[in-house]
Amino acid sequence: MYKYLKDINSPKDLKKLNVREIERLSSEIRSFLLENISKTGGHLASNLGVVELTLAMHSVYDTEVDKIVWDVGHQSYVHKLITGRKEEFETLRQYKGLSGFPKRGESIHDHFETGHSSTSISAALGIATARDLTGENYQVTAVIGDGALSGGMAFEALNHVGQMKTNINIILNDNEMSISENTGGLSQYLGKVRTMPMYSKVKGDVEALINHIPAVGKSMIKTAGKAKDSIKYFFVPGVVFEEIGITYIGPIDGHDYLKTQEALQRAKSIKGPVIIHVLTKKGKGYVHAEERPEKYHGVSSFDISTGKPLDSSKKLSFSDVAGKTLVESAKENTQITAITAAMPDGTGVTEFSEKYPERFFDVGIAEQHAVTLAAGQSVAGLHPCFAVYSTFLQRGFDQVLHDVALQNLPVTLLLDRAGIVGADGETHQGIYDIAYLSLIPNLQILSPENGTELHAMIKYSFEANAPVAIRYPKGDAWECDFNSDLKIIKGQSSVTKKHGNDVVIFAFGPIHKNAEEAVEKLHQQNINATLVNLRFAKPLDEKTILDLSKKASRIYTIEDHALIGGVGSQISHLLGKHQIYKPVHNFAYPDHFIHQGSVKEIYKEYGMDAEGIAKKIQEEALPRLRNVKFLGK
Ligand SMILES: Cc1ncc(C[n+]2csc(CCOP(=O)(O)OP(=O)(O)O)c2C)c(N)n1
Repeated sequence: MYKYLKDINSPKDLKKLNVREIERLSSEIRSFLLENISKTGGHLASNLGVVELTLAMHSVYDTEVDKIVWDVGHQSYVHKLITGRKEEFETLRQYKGLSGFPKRGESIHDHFETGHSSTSISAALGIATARDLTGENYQVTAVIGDGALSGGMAFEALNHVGQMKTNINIILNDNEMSISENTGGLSQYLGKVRTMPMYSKVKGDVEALINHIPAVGKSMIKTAGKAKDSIKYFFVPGVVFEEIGITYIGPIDGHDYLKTQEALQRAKSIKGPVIIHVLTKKGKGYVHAEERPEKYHGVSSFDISTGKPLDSSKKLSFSDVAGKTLVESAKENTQITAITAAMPDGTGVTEFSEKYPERFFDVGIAEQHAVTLAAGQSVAGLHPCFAVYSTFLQRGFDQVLHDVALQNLPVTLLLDRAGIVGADGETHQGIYDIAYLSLIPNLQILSPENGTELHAMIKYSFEANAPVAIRYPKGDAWECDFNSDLKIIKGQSSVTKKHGNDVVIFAFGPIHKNAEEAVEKLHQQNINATLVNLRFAKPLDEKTILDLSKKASRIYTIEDHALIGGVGSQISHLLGKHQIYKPVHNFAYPDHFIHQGSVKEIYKEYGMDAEGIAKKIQEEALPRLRNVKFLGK
């Protein structure tokens, strides 16, 4: 079926094709991506947009020696496809399958691992400076989208690139989209640049134009360098980059293979840093994705002909509950604002943005800025809610500590995708937030057992008069009663099962559900447990924890989080402090990065599903219980 693609096993095979054949290969690649991603799920629209660009890159660079750093890395599928990983595509983003992001262990053609945005220019500059110091000779290229360019790290890196003047190419893949529409002043600037003629043409023309200004023209060009510069401002696209010391080439039609190839060749021959501004269409070639690129940025399996998800049963997710609670609360409380760092859909705040546009802030991919923006709003009397994926708040650690918590500012941090995230894998697992947040004074950390609790916790955060972080996972929120009169009280847990004191289990967050199932299984085997829904990781409900731990023979904790720095380790510490010396087991992730796979698969692998929990407790508790009871008599 794939006449050209079937013979592409390495970038060298591309060299055998002429331009017409490359065009045909491009459409085959699009069909291949559609066919595969419609089954596995993945980042569809971004990859459909970079087909010709990636082929042009591989025609200019030899990635066995030349280095490419893909920003975010979600657009690297075409690169993977032509660097010998075609056969593995059906395992894309699956348990133990091909990663959806660049992975150095997967191929010699992957040079730097990414997943979080806006790192590519820094990494590429790092590689380029190392190359210069070691006297090697290869090309280094960062590929960054206009969305990722809105991240602070990208600005910091551009600033440094302008100073270093080393050979580095930056391909700016401008499709006018982040996940949703791109925002910000730079994005508006790029919008203007997009419609300008290509720079190399203009560069000569500017001089010709000035020459033709009657009387002043010639003398101006000779004497008035500054005037020439100011005229350049009007005519030269990308002048902002030129001013900071980076040669600008563009804008180039990124779907025109030859033009893109030519621009990349030229960039390669220029000494010093060069930015190549490439215009592409997100979702190119698939009508549904072209029309609604934000919906096809990241997809689960879908029907190609209709574009509809195969599982269309839309249940209420935790993100939906958070978003709806904000909308509901903002109606009565006009101080509430909602902030997102380029993820309004993912974090469920789109409805808020439509209902309260003046109180909604999409800051671009700028988590650090978002946190301090919230601090500023809070100090001035508002109650900001920053809805952010747990993994991306890692970027804002210092801002949470220094700008929010130090001043004890009422800010709500809604940590979506906390816990195992599934197919995105290592780079996106939200399993570190309890650790990096619980060491911060003043900050409270909560996690709901279900949707009803999330609703109540968000309401609680508006009354807490302190910074509050609420973590909840991706996926459906079972039991969600928006009319429930559940009241959350600071540092108070809830005992949810009271079969007996053989063991006590302290569960934090929705993983409580697994523990609950396990408790019932154990009960059938005459192991009688008490189960506690902690609600707070900070402040811990010390009294309940200590009282129940004293009574129980064995103590268990469970959380969808890394072991080190998690709730379990804090409870163990608390028990030690109070000289309760009993066997404790913490169900949590060990000290290594957790790979991709469905939540179910990962829970199973780490023994955190109901079966795993019950099995472990049964194995440990039964012999010991006999022993304890015997000794106790
Ligand atoms: C620090 C961080 N915040 C948020 C994200 C989520 N994210 C992944 S891709 C993306 C949009 C990237 O837009 P762009 O760079 O223009 O690439 P495109 O998909 O449009 O090609 C976002 C916000 C991320 N990966 N990293």
